[in-house]
Parts: sequence; C-alpha cells; structure tokens
Amino acid sequence: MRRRELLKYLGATGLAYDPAMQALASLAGAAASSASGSPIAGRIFLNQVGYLPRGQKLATILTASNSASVSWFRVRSLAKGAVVLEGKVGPGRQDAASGDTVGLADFSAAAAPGSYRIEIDGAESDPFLIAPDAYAAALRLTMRAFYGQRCGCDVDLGQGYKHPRCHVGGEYHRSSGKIGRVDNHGGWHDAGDYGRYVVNSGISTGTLLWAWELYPRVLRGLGLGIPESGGKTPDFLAEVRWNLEWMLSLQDVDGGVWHKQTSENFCAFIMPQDDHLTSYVIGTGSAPYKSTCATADLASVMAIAARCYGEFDAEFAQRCLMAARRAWSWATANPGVVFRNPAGVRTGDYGDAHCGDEVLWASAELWRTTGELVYERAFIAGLPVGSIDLKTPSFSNLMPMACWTYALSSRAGSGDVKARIVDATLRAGSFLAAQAAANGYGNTLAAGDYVWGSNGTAGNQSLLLLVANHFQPDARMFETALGNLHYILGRNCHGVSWVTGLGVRPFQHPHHRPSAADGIDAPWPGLVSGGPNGGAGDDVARALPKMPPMRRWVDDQRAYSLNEVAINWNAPLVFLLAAANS
Ligand code: 9MR
Ligand code: 9MR
Repeated sequence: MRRRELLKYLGATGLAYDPAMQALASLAGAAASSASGSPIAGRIFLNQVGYLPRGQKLATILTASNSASVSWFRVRSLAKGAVVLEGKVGPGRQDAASGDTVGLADFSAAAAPGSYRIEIDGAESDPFLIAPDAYAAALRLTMRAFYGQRCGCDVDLGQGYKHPRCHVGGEYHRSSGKIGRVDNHGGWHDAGDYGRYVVNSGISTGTLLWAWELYPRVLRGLGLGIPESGGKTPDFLAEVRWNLEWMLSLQDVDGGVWHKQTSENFCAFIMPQDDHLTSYVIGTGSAPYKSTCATADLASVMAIAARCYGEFDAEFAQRCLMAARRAWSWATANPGVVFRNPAGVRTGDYGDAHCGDEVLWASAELWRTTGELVYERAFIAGLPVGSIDLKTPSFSNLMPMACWTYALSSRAGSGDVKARIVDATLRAGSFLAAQAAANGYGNTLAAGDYVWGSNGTAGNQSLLLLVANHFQPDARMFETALGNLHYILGRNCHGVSWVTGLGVRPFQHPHHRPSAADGIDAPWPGLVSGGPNGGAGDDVARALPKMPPMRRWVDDQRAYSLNEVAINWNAPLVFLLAAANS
C-alpha cells in the first residue's frame, strides 16, 4: 500500500488516543501504530473542503513537544505541481482539549483559486480547494439533508437515498387530555430517531428562518431539488414550511401546543416506512396538558414565519401570525407548565425547567413582526435589569435569540435596551474569539462546551459571532465563526469531516436509522455528527478511557451521545454556511 493510501485507510479506521504514540507519530512525521494496534493518521489537520481566497487559513500540525525544533511547510498546487507558498510552523504548544502538542501553519497568503496540499517533512495533508464558492456545495448538501429528514411523504435524495411515505396520522396519547385519531402528517424526523418534537423544531426552524432574513441574497436562489422546486415559494422556505405545517398541527384549539409526537418507545433500527408503532401526540399527563416551552417556541417561530412568507403566500403568513398570537396568549397565561415524559413514554423529552426565555423570545419576535406595544412591554419586563449576559443559544436557552431579534429589528424600540444587547453580544463574541485563539484546533469550544451535541454548540457559537459581526462588522468575529466550520470539516484531532458526504474523510457511521437500515454502505448525505462529548450518555461512551474532551468521539453507530445527527445541529451549520457563502 502506498503511504498516501495507507494514511487514507488509517483515517477511515478512526484514531485511538495514546499520548506516547502521538509524540512518536509526530516525530516520525507519518502514520504509525500503537502497541495496541491503534492507528494514528497524518499530522496535518485542516478543512478538507477548502477555503475562501481572502479568508484566514490555518492548519494544525502535530509537533514534537520540543518547541526549539522548527519545521517549514510548503503549499503545493496540485494542478501545476509547484510550491506556491513556504512558511514556518509556529512554536509547539500544549492543547488542553485534545492533549496534543501542536504548531500552527498560517497559509492565509495562498489566495489564488485552485487545489492544493500542504507538505511538512515528508508528510502531506489532505487535498483542499481555494475558491470563492468553496462552500456552495456544502450549503446545498446540509440544507437538502432536511428534505432527507422529512416525515410523511416520499423522499428521494438520489443515489438510492430514499423512502416512501411514513408515519401518517396517529393518536392522542392518554397524557394529552384528548382521545382518538389524529389526522396529521409532516415535519422532520428529529435526529437518528423518528420522533418529532416541538421544542427542537422551534430552535431549528427559527435558526433557519433567521438565516433567510440575514442572508437573503445567498438563500433566495438556492435550488434544493425538492418536490416544491419550481413553485412560487423559494426552495429554502418551502423546505422549512414542511416542518412548520406539522408544528401547526400540534396546536390545540385553546392555543396551547403539545410537546411532541412520537411512539412511546424508540423503534428498532429500521426504515421509517417500516416503523408501525403508534405515533402519539403526547402531553404532560394532567391539565392543561400542553407545555409552556413548546407553546412559546411555536409562537416565536410562527411570528418569524409571518415575516418571511408574506411575500410568497400572504394567506399562510396570516395563518402563522394568528397561531403565534394564540400561542403567546396561552404561554403567558400558563407560564410554568414544564414537560417531563409522562408514565410509559421513553422518547426524548427535551427537558427544560425554565420557560421564561422561550416566552421572552416569543414576545420579542411578535413585537418585531407587529410592532404592538403589548409584546414589547412583555419583552422589556422579562429582561434582567442592568447588564445582560448572553450565552450560547440552544434548545433550552432562547434568551439570546430574544435579545438579538429585538436589536436586529428595524423598529426603533428602546435605544438603551438595544445598546445593552449589542454590548453583551460583542463581549460574548470577543470572549469566544479569545478562546479560539488559545485553542490548538481553532474552534471556540471551552472544556465545558464539549457536551452532547458539541458540534451543534460550535455552530451556535458561530451564530453568536455572526450576529456580533452583523451589529459591528469585524473580520475577527467573522473568521472566528468560520474557524468552527474548519474544525467541523477536518481541522480537529480526529482528522475527520463531521459532515457525511463532505471532504475526503467524512465520518461513516452516524446513529441514524435510515443510514443503518437502507442497505447502502455510505450514510445519508449532509448530516453533522453530534461530536465529542465530555460526558457519557451511552454504553460506547461509558467504555472510553479517561481522555481530553475533544478525543471523546468515535465513529460508531451505537454511540448516540457522540455520533447521532439532529436537526438542531444541522440548522446552525446551514446558518454558518449561508454566512460563508455571503
Ligand atoms: O435511538 C435513540 C436516540 O435517537 C436517542 O438520542 C437516544 C437517547 O434518548 O436513545 C436512542 O435509543 C436508544 C435507547 O435510549 C436505549 N436503547 C437503545 C436505543 C438505541 O438503539
Ligand atoms: O440534544 C439532546 C441533548 O442535549 C440531551 O442531553 C439528550 C439526552 O436527553 O437528548 C438529546 O436530544 C435527543 C432527543 O432527546 C431525541 N432525539 C435525538 C436527540 C439527539 O441525540
């Protein structure tokens, strides 16, 4: 086997952590095998998809701990064979998140479009592209993955990735306060399971519609090859509407929204059309049955939708606005109904004991859409007094979304409140930029950010940075946001691309039922892995030895706390890719 092929093979088999071997491998400058036979792949880690011509370009190089040794790197054009840039690898430093000793190769000066490779002491990196549209295909693929997650209709992504209609209709669960058949369909499968959850749908559709509002030039013309293509609604909005329609079907006549529609237990690893477990609309088990977080999330998202769809379908936009108003009234009248799985139900609960931030988000979005004082007053009254502290948004932390939509609104609002929000955002962005500069692999994650779905956390930290960049254009914020894209697409200690179908070494074994059950080796395309998790939520993760948090990932289908896919992790990646294409 030639060395290049060997490296490719080793990369595909995954890496095991062994600091001693790491040092050896880096000194040897090539692949090596540990005593236990665990392979270690190459030593140059970068975005396997590529870079924008004028963008910052950094590769992470595994080095010897002796920082006195200096290596030179060369950037070689694959078409011409010529070296286009030479430079020194920066001094070796210890990276806590991975346990690696690394140096940085800054090849930002390479700007001419083309394909390249980096070489150091006989070692070679994966090939990569420099091009103004380096991320165009990635944007389409990751957005089209939502079509792949569709429930309740025929899906055909091409190349065999398809399934017929699944999960049509259902029943009201005894926990819902109603009985009988439910005549609905639609939505996106949440993740590797076939459940549909309003809370997670909320942050996911909200993030996507925000991308639509912030990057219209990029998204208006994006063709997705979906059943609605060619209609009067742009593909991007048509895809999101597929999930919004299902969300609307979970709103009760009183305005409240049931938490989820799933079977009582997760089904086996089968195709969606083969899942015949009853799909229940599930409530809290006692009056008022609907939950505050789900209802407020629906209010927020429908308020955004009312802004986005009006131009293409005024009647639908009106329907969304009415739903948002009714949901907001219910949530403010029932502010403390927390959801926990009722007896007999074991699917995800998207647990969140505090729904004040969801209600805040709904108030801010409804104000931005309507300008009505009642919503603005509710928003301002719900804000903390004094300085605001903005953390990474997530399905359980919507406070940043609430604040940002208020500040992004073209309505005057309170200048003081807007200023406090902008200030808090710039502070949080600077903090992330400093964190990224200190990290050996250039991502924004701190040790404590390696949680279940840390790649989603990275995506949401990029969203924060991009909003900051929107308030006050700043190359440092933008480049730091893109740093997480580089990390996800290969500049990480595993040398893996965490998006199926992207880069030369994408992960292969997501915890994703269709990928496991369809009889095709390669997984469904465009899906991001949850990524490293410092905790241990499944048996595979529990069996891992003690190691630094970025190492805590394996490409194993069974490892749902490390390697599942989910709509709320793909959505911020689409947002980031929309920015990268802007
Ligand atoms: O497949 C399920 C995945 O979607 C969830 O995120 C995960 C945690 O709730 O649970 C998975 O289902 C597992 C179940 O919890 C325990 N038995 C094995 C199931 C996976 O095969
Ligand atoms: O993303 C969720 C993560 O934050 C939780 O820690 C975890 C356990 O409750 O559940 C994750 O969400 C899963 C959901 O419950 C069911 N569908 C798959 C989701 C991703 O693993």
